[in-house]
Amino acid sequence: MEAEANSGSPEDSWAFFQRPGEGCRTVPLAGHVGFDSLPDQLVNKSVSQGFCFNILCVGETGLGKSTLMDTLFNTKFEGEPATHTQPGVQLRSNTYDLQESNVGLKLTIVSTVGFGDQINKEDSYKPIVEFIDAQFEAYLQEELKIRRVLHTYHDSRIHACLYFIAPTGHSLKSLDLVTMKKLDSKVNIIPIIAKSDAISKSELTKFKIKITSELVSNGVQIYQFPTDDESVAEINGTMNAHLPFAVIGSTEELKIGNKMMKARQYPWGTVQVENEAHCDFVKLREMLIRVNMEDLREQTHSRHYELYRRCKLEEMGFKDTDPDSKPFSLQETYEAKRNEFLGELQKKEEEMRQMFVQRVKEKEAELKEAEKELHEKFDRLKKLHQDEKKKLEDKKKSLDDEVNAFKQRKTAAELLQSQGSQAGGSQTLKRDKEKKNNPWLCTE
Ligand SMILES: Nc1nc2c(ncn2[C@@H]2O[C@H](COP(=O)(O)OP(=O)(O)O)[C@@H](O)[C@H]2O)c(=O)[nH]1
Ligand SMILES: [Mg+2]
Repeated sequence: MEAEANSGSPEDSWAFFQRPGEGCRTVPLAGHVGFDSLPDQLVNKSVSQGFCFNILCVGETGLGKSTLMDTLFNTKFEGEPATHTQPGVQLRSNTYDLQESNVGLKLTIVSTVGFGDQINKEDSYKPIVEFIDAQFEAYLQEELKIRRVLHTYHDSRIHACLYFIAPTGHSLKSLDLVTMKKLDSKVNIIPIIAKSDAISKSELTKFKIKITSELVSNGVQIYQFPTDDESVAEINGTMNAHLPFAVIGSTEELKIGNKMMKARQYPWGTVQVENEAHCDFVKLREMLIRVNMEDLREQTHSRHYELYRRCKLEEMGFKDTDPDSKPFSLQETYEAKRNEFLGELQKKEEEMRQMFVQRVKEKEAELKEAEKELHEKFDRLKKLHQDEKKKLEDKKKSLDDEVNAFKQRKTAAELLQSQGSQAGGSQTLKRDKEKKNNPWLCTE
């Protein structure tokens, strides 16, 4: 066979490297090769790795979310019943390891707590949307890592959202419509009528029709069981027509006939959970777990996560095509973003430099002004000081002159006195005469 592929013309050899469907030759095999075991290899690998499935239950407190999960998985998941006194909506997440035959399932059940319990329910959908986005974001971050370990990564993305509708028999509440509308592009919504034993058979038919028409008229996209795989197309097609499923939950086992069955007993009779004439529980279990679990996982990855990833990367500036619709590689986008970033950085740097120079100039001018003022003050003070000094010097000089004059007179007086004492009393008359002329003269 190999010889056949290689012995052809050069065009044939070229065709050998072309992709399947692009002129690739189909060649018969002469004997068993063994690659028909690939599906088995895949199954073995998947079984050894185990599976994970994440369910989100959205619905008002007390609508039977926890009970339905226990009933679906035939076990008792621990958990305290929520109260009606929550100030806001929260999400409670629990992960369990389940085993059936040799297949392991890591099951995460996320349930709303406090949904529908507040007077103002305007923002009730927000924590749910944020939770779903947070799981997508965590996966995206793992994907973007250089060393990613997606095969061991615990994928917490929500695969199915069971939306619990109260069995009012009227129509959907606006809270339900708003919440489903906000979630429908992020998660596979499977609407279910909870506690459907509270509604009569004829009411239920009308209620289902009403709900479906309201969902359609409000453009809410709910999950449709896939009909493209012919092995399940028929059952899925039939089940799509039964949506929303009317379910009943119970973990209580009652003896009916000679069999133990999950049922709810009332004074007027018993309702059997797994009886298709009583409710759609079996249909839900069949569709959710036994037929479409893999499709729900697939849709989550290829539709909802893909949308989140695309929006997120576009938000970050990544694009597949340039403005002229030419393909744009990640490398080019990265380079363009990097250059844009560097350009902005440079512009910011330049702005900061300019601002710094301006500030320095302003400060310099301020300092110069202050210096000038100081000089002027100094000059004023100096002049004042000089004037003062001159005044004091003048005063000193006049005082010195006075002292000198005084000294001269004193000397003259002393001289006179000494002459007087020598001349005796004969001089007294003369002295009196002199005294009259000069009062400064001392007589003693
Ligand atoms: N009538 C009826 N009661 C139910 C059904 N499922 C659960 N319940 C009861 O409703 C109450 C609240 O159920 P629970 O599962 O704790 O509700 P959650 O708050 O939504 O988790 C419990 O007393 C359950 O026994 C049902 O299908 N029909
Ligand atoms: Mg609960």
